[in-house]
Amino acid sequence: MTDDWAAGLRDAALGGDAGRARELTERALASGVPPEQLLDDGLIPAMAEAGRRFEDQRFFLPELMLAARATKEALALIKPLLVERDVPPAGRVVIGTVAGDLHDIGKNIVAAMLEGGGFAVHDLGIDVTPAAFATAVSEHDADIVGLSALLTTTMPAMREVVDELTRAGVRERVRVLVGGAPLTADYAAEIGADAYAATAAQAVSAAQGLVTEEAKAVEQQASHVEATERAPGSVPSAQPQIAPDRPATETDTPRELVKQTLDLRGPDRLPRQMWLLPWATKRYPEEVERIERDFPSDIVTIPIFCSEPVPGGGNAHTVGTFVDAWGCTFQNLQEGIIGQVKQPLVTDWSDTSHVRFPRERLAIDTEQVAEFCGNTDRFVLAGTCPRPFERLQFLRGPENLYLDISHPSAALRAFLERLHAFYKEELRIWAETEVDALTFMDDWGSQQALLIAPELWRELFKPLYADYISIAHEHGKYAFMHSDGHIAEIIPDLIEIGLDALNAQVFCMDVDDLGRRFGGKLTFWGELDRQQLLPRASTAQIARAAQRLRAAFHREGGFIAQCEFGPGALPENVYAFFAACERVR
Ligand code: B1M
Repeated sequence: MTDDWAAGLRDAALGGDAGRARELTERALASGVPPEQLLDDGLIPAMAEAGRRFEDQRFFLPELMLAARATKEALALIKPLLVERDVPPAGRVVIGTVAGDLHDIGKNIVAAMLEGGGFAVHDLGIDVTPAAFATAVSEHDADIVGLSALLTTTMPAMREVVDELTRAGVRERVRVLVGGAPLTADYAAEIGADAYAATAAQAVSAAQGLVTEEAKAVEQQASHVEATERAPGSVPSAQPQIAPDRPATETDTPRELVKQTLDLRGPDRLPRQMWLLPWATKRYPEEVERIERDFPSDIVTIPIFCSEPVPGGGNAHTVGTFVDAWGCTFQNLQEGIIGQVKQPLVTDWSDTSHVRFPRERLAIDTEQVAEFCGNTDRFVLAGTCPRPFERLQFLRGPENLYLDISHPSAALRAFLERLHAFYKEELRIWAETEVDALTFMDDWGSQQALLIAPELWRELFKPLYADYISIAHEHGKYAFMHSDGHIAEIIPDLIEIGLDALNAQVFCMDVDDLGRRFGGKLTFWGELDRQQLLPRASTAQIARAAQRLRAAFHREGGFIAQCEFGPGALPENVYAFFAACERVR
């Protein structure tokens, strides 16, 4: 037997060619190659290489997902034969996203990489209760239980799983592996987990370490160093240079203050804005009132004010089902935050005739808009927020979309054009009103990198945003954009196309570096970190973070004190942030 099949299978899996991976596997098996050799010499090295490429950003989510899908295709042929031949897996893993959390893109990748690494994986899905984890450990005779969490508010559910495993009497026989963007090795140790992994590739080596007792200690140490180095919310220990209190002159209106900031014309103070999720209003009504009274927002988003009723029943922020104006059905797990699409409307981009564009949103009541803008002295953002990438995800489901977008078909491109035409029409209508700025958004980053390759982003999405910004500027309006995750790579592009204000997770990038490179070139519209600082820091640390943000971004303007009061954030920290921003100069 030559090694040709091994190289071929590795290339096919790595290149995401599922058909070829299946065909080569069939041929190799037919010619007598043992299934375990296909795994060891073909699929395991392919997935390991895919993980390395993802970590050093030669692969992005679509490429990684394609590789995982091709590997799965080949594994489907190999797995039954391994069982028949009594070949034991590298280990048995039960994995899931913990209760209250629906983020599963990362968890699915970890599960696929573990499978590709020779583990037998039983995926319990999202919103998994501690009891369900404990039951599955017994049922599947698991060696490892893998827990994923992406929200600071759902991290405590990991401890509950560990406790439940103890209560159920299975803790001694199973190792607990945890991961997800807000986690650290210290937190893992604190809740009694056996290992922490920051990435999917690390999860595979951690799992290997866990099933080999002595490798475990080394793995934990490595993870600890990694986590300490990347702690996103760390703030400098030096004392901040906080200027003594001074009376705010307030000679200008909030609207004027924001404009001075955007134009770098030396505003009297930093403009501010709090984003409030219903989660916070429900839990902390008095604190919210106090923050709003002491630090009123200088920026406000106008309601949509349509003259025709916009379809789509229910409330996006309540538990259960919510259908939006496009007909996308969201399942929500938790009060006060949003849910996600479970049954995609689009199964094939060549048939989108049933997708309804909410044209009622174009019939805005211009008199009401004029009245609203005329009655406020705050800076007004338009009541619409195009999100082309996310709308595609809502219609098609996130994972399908990531796979589709790696090689966008003519039909997908044609639909994106229709979507873009609709958004442009909507923005033009708003641009004719008295609002001060147009807004748009799409989350483009994971914790460490862009979600798709920058070249693909530049080809498919940058031109859309360039059009939105042009519409704003042609009408004398400013352009504001929101995008979560690590997006440093595309900030120069956003500056090039003329974006005025960017709301981004600056703490998951490098605040000081962003300031050096981009300060004064566009306005940073926040944000104060919600993963580490708002839920966990002391008020003194918050004050230092405020100083750091201002030092990085303010140049006679160029920085807006913005933070979101959402899941996990402490009210005293939200208050401390605005109080500190009031004083820092
Ligand atoms: Co959400 N979201 N989201 N979101 N979202 C984050 C996580 C957030 C950090 C963004 C932000 O700060 N602005 C923030 C959390 C802040 C906090 O913790 N306090 C946040 C929020 C607030 C929310 C909502 C509350 C928003 C709202 O209601 N307004 C809501 C919550 C819903 C809920 O869970 N109940 C929400 C919803 C959503 C969408 C539905 C829109 C979508 C999820 C789609 C899905 O997963 N099916 C979404 C997305 C996409 C994100 C961001 C932008 C990207 C997450 C992602 O998919 N990354 C995220 C921003 C960010 O991460 N900075 C954000 C790609 C993926 C490959 O990476 O998941 O990190 P990741 O997985 C990595 C590693 O972490 C690791 O390996 C993976 C591969 O390397 N890993 C493990 C993960 N699990 C592991 C397990 C292991 C080992 C390693 O062992 C078992």
